[in-house]
Amino acid sequence: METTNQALLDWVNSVAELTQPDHIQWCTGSVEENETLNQLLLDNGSFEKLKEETHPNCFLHLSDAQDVARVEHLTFICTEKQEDAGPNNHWMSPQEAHAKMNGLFAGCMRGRTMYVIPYCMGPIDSPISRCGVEITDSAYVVQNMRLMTRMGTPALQRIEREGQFVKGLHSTGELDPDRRFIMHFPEELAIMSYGSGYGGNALLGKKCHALRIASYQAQKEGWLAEHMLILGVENPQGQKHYVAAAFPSACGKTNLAMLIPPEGYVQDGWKITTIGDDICWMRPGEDGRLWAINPEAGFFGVAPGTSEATNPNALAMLYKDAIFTNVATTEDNQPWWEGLDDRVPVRDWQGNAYTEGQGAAAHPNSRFTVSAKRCPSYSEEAESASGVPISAIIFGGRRENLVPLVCEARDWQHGVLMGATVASETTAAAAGAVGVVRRDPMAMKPFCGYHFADYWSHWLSFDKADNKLPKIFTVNWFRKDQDGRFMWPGFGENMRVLEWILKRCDSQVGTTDTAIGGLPDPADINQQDLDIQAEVLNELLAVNVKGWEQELTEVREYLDGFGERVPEALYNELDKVKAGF
Ligand code: GTP
Ligand code: SPV
Ligand code: MN
Repeated sequence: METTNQALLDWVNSVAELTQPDHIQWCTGSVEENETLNQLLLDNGSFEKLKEETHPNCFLHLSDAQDVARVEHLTFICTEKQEDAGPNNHWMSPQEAHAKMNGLFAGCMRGRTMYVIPYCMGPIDSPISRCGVEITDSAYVVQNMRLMTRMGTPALQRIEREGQFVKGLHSTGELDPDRRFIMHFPEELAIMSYGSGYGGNALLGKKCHALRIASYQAQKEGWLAEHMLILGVENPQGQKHYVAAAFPSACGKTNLAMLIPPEGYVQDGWKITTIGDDICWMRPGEDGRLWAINPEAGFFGVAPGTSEATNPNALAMLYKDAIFTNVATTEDNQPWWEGLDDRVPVRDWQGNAYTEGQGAAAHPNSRFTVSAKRCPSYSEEAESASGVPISAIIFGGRRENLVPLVCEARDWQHGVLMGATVASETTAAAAGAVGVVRRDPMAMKPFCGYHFADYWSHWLSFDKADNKLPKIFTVNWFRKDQDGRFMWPGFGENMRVLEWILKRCDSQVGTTDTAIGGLPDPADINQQDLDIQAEVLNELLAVNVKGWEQELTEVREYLDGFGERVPEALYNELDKVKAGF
């Protein structure tokens, strides 16, 4: 018997009965298991070895050309009552969804092995962590879950101690987009995903569990499950602050989380450490502060744009023990993507011969999977059972116009309005059009497992007398000039904005108070060795009144779309902003 937990055993048996696998393999997380599965993936062509001399133990996986990103239109929240899922989600009744999924899963693992992966989201000994079990017929998924979560025997032992786990059932099926669904049953703490092998559709611990299911649990239990990076900043005086930042998919979380400060900062003794790059679970501690953990143990990061200049920490961790999905390869079989360097690859992400000028060689949503321990800036505190106390929360997005480089909320309530009304240009992380501005509240549009209006109320509910809440800010690294060039240099230079944010947390600088919030005096942004013209910085920190009036009209219409559940406080805040012009 593989487990003493009867509920788990019963579930695994019932899934086996439904899906009819040839073999069942309980994953332990052992070294031998890892090696055996890598070999199996090499033998069946799912993995290709990359150049051993430069990239030891690194593998290339090319996905089906129709399966390259999350599919929001095929992702459903299946609550008993439709209104609980909210206008922000696609909904299907649990009965209908179960019937549909049982039909798809029936017999789907014939001739395949069914892997049972116990995993823990968060440090094994943390009270904030939660466990799950993913059943999958994809060895590629197992190998990704091995890097992304704490999986295997220690997780199973915790499940046996606690008796609680999220049930995730996954099959790659036929990879037919017409037979692809990602279903969530928050009331049953269950997930069923069929027909995709890619990223958040298939690695069920990530977006499905740690955000959609967890956000639902968090609302019931008084905590927050967010699409946020977590980083630590140490100043030259040795004081440490922790910052959590929510940006939509492919809008800069991994890059900010691993930022290397500009040379002058390093010399002065500033240091950035990485706790997490995508997901943050946080709850008020006894001291009233918000304490956060990263539920993940690895990074599933965007490859394009990653280079020695933009994100050297990421590059450093990708030379060993990494999986590359849908990248291109060079003549000598090294992984390559747009923005890496000026070599020309010879094969594109579909395995076809590539010659210069043929367009993107790597898929724009090509990704690397790597253990967080490989990251040079990874912090020991990511393993802390109590988590880290958050001093500032940042909301951001990709806006070529209007939204300033940085802006501070007047208070928590105003900050919640800011987060609730962030908009961003869509990216290749999800199937569909790229570059279309849409509202993406708290970067959770694709990931909130319940009604957004209830979610905003939940955020507002943290504003209690005993809580010492973080300050809230918005940032925008993506303003463009008339020639379409980024106005702000971004990447490591974002340190300058972080420094200002932390100085605000310590009340060391003031703000210029405007209708939209507190803006920095440009002189308070450290410009030493910064290559930017004064007019450009002024423009990045200016308020375009006409543009904001239009924005506020759209914001009000957006909130109205969520009906009567929208908390009155958000409308009050909106009125305050409007009255401020
Ligand atoms: P997900 O993993 O999808 O949640 O994405 P993410 O939020 O972690 O985004 P990531 O850091 O991977 O960045 C996505 C893309 O934006 C990459 O191509 C980066 O090179 C680019 N990017 C990140 N930070 C900046 C920045 O400060 N300025 C500019 N111009 N581009 C940036
Ligand atoms: C995102 O899209 O926000 C990601 C990638 O982090 S995925 O795991 O596919 O959701
Ligand atoms: Mn993400």
